[in-house]
Amino acid sequence: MSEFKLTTVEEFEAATERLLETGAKVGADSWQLRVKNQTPHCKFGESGVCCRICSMGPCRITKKAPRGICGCDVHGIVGRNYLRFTAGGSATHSDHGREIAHTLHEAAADGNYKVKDPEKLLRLAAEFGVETEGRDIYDVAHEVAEAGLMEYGKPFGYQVFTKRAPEHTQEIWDREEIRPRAIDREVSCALHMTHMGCSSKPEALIRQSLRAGLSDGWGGSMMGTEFSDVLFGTPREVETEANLGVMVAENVNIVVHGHDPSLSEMICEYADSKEMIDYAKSMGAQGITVSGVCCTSNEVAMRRGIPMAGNFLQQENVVLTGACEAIVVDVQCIFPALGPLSKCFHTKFITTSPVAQMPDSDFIRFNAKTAGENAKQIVKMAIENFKNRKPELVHIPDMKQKAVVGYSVEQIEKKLDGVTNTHVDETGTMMPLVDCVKAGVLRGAVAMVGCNNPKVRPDAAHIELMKKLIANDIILVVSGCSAQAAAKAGLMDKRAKDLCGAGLKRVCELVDIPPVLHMGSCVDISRMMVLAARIAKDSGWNISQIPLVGCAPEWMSEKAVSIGNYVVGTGIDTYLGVEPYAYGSEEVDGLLKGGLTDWVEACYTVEHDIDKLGDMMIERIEEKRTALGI
Ligand code: XCC
Ligand code: SF4
Repeated sequence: MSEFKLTTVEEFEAATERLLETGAKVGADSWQLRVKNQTPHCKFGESGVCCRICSMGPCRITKKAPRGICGCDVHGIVGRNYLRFTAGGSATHSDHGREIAHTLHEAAADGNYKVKDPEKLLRLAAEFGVETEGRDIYDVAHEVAEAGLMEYGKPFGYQVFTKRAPEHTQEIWDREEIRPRAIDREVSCALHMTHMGCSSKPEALIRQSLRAGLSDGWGGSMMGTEFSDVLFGTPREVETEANLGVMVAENVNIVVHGHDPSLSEMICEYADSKEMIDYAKSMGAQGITVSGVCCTSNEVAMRRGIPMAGNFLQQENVVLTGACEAIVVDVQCIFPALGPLSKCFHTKFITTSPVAQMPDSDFIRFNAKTAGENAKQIVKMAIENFKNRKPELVHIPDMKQKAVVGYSVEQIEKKLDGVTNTHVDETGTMMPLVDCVKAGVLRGAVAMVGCNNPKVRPDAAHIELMKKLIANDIILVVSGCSAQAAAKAGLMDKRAKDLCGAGLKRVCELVDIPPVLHMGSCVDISRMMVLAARIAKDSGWNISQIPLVGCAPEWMSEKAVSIGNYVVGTGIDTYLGVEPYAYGSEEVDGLLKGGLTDWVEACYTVEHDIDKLGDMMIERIEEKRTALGI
């Protein structure tokens, strides 16, 4: 085995430079160029003080004009903008969850979609109060899917999954009136509250931001995760690879991008069939390589070991290799730039969802009933496009790392069971982990998530922070584009244990895990909530007492703010490397960065200096340890 060495951000950047040269040759635009055109950004927008929710405006708050035409002050405007931002994220994640519920509703023994994890389905049935005794598994699946769909619009009651949280957390949610009701209601309520002439009190707006966030994390996202596991299998440890070097010059390259695994699962299935491989060979290729970008990639990597070509800010690079026959997208985080960019190459840009329709793309409308045919058509299109490659433009950076992924809560438990066979029961236990934390072998954990953002040197914040934390015996659970940054660097190679402090290194060896655990896509941050709840229950600590913090150093999307709100709302301090559009109001900013602690025992910290951000997290973890007397 070759010697283990991390890939550096400088190496990533050199590869990108080389690809941009190809881009320049064909007259391609790039995000790097567009960032230049958009800089400096509008300060009113950035600080959150511009209101355009009625046509008397837009109103921008300045010293000279401290109130909008309706009389709203800066705190009301910033608070409303923050809540709307959250609602956008919550709606997006939750609608993804809803799509998966519909897919589950379509599942059939002889259909495109089957139940792959019946055990999980039965556990969910019990939570939703669905009868299982003596019933066909597909009848159960359909009723569970319906129960899940009801969570979106039920007139009374709260999100069922909130009962998974420890008592103490649930008490806080009830006390603060933020236990989420129907998901759609929380999103609608957010839009209602922010309509002209409704709420302008920061406390009310931020409280609803937490509740809308919680309806995502403990509602829509959690359903997205759980139902995906039922349909496609709960992730188990699996080997894969990451970075652009996973694309293979001799093969037909299909890149899946977006978030919903329903389509990409089907594409992987067909691309792997003898019929399609033979067809690819008949067209002069040696085979078919499916790789991924963003969270669709995380989904199929976690369940099938499909390699990860890259994360958010690498999506254009995939096309710039000149070796991408098709980039197939579903929803979210897809650059509209891929349309014009693909036209500079032979690449087919295939959109598939009515939710994400873009110019300059081939639209193949995908749905659960026709999934098989759709996937086959797409794979064929890619194969038939192989001959259109321009060989002089083909350059795939020779850069990839091995990664072990697939750390669902169930897999983590199983790993821990392997270490101590003392307290194993059927539901598993987090005790070995808690014991390591108590003993100080592990100082604590950081849940690192989120995107890339050109405001931060791409991937550098993720990777530098991870290196620093593991060297300090802090284990990482990661998801989304943060996970892909880790994998590309090599931090998910089990040999990365050598970069850890002595304590974490020992844990990695004993449990046989890498120091950075891939927990999945962004909806799978719900897995982290379940993990925190389990640790709290097993340790007897409140979630806010666990030496655990959240971190999104390069976040960019509305979804990320929704996530932030449910992570903080669950009692986990969260560290950001990019400011939310809220600093224009001292009151809103003060609430987010401190005041929230009085409500939910956690708040945000924002720091642009990444090294300092790391120090602050370590300090917070140590404070929590001291408070616990460990
Ligand atoms: Fe999108 Fe989920 Fe962000 Fe990556 S991390 S850029 S949201 S793909 Ni969620
Ligand atoms: Fe201006 Fe008020 Fe209308 Fe906003 S709601 S645009 S602050 S008048």
